[in-house]
This record gives sequence, structure tokens and C-alpha cells, in this order.
Amino acid sequence: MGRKGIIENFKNPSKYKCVYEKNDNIELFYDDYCNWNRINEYKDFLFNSNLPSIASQLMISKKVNLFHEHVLIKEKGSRKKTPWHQDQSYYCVNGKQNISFWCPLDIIKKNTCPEYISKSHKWTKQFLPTKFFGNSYEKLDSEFEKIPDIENNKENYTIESYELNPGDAIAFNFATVHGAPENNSDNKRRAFSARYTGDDATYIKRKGEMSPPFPNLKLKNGDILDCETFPVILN
Ligand SMILES: O=C(O)CCC(=O)C(=O)O
Repeated sequence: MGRKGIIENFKNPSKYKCVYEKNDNIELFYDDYCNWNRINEYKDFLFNSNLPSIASQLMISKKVNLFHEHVLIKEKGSRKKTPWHQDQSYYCVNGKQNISFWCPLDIIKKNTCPEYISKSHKWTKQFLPTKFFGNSYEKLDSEFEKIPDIENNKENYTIESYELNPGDAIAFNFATVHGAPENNSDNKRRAFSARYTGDDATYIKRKGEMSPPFPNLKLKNGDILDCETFPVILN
């Protein structure tokens, strides 16, 4: 992944761009998603890099659908931690064959790297979505439970994080519980998250708020995902 796409993205962000932290009007932590169809560099990386084939191997899935991309930027001086959360409860996807690749565009030291609770995707727990900042989501799904206070009880969990270079990636399941520290480095911390689903993925309309919302989807609960929004890349 190059940096050109990210520059193009934030020169002309989508309606989904969110700013979580500002200082003197300078944006420090912000994100955007679902722009692959208009940013050629994103599309090329998501479709034509070796990620779909790695996704197929790691998910043990013949089929690979693109789910979406998500770009998260913490500028130098960003002091916000990304709260502990589990992606799947925000997503309109059921199933276990799915994967996110967190791909940094900058050198990442351990104290700036996202943190993952080892094997938490096997807990078979579904946690209420956590808003990155501000109040919690208003419409809550009663099937989900509140996420425990991990930040203040880290000693109770096996937490993994890594030193990374641009070109490396962390692969994790949509059910993996994760968060990220503030940007403790002297550089930007830009990350491109590439998300794919596999053979067992089906559509689910969550009872609570979903992110991304995919407002134009025509799928019904239980449908396979294959459609223009979630194109099949490998089969
Ligand atoms: O980059 C971050 O701060 C959080 C990343 C994340 O939550 C994700 O990629 O799912």
C-alpha cells in the first residue's frame, strides 16, 4: 500500500470520515472507510496484492469476498487510545471465516502498536459495540454483553503487540478483542485495515447500530454476501 491513496482519500473524504481528537483545530486522530471503489490505489491493493490469497489461507476458505477497507490515522501528538472492542458486533456479518489485516504505513514500535487479546476470537462472546469516543451507541443489541474493563486489568489477559515496518501486517479475526495506544512515536501513525470474509459469511442485520452502515444493501438475514458491495475476489 502506498501513501498516495491516503492523501487522495483525505483531500476528499467520504461522508463517513470521523475526527476523534483535535488540537487547535488540527486533526490528530481521524478515520474514514468504504472508499475502495473511488480510490484506485486502494482497489488495486485490496484486489491485486497477495492479501486475498493470504486471507484464503488464514481463513481456510476457498472464497474470499472483500468486506471493506478502513483507514485510521493518529498524527504525531495524538493522545487518544483506541478503546478495546470487537469488530464483529458492529458488522453485518455472521460466521467465523473472516479476517482484518492492519497494515501500517509508518514504522510501528511496540508502544504504538494495536494490542490484541490472544485467542479472544475463541471466547464465543459477543460484546456490545464500543463507540471510539463519546457516548455509547444508543440502540443496543440485547444479545450482546458489555465488554469488560480490559485497560485497567491488563494483567488478567494475554495481550499481543508487535514491532512493525511498512509492508508488515497483523491479521486478526473479526471477533478478536483489540484496542490501540496513543501515538507515542515521533511520526504519523497511518494504518490501512483491509477486511475480507470467507465461505461461511452470511448477512445479519444487527439490532443495534452497525458500522459501516452500508445503507444501500438489499441483503436479507442469512444471505451469502456476494454482491457489488462485497465482491468475490477469489473462488
Ligand atoms: O488503528 C487503530 O487505532 C485501531 C484499529 C482497529 O480497531 C481495526 O483495525 O479494527
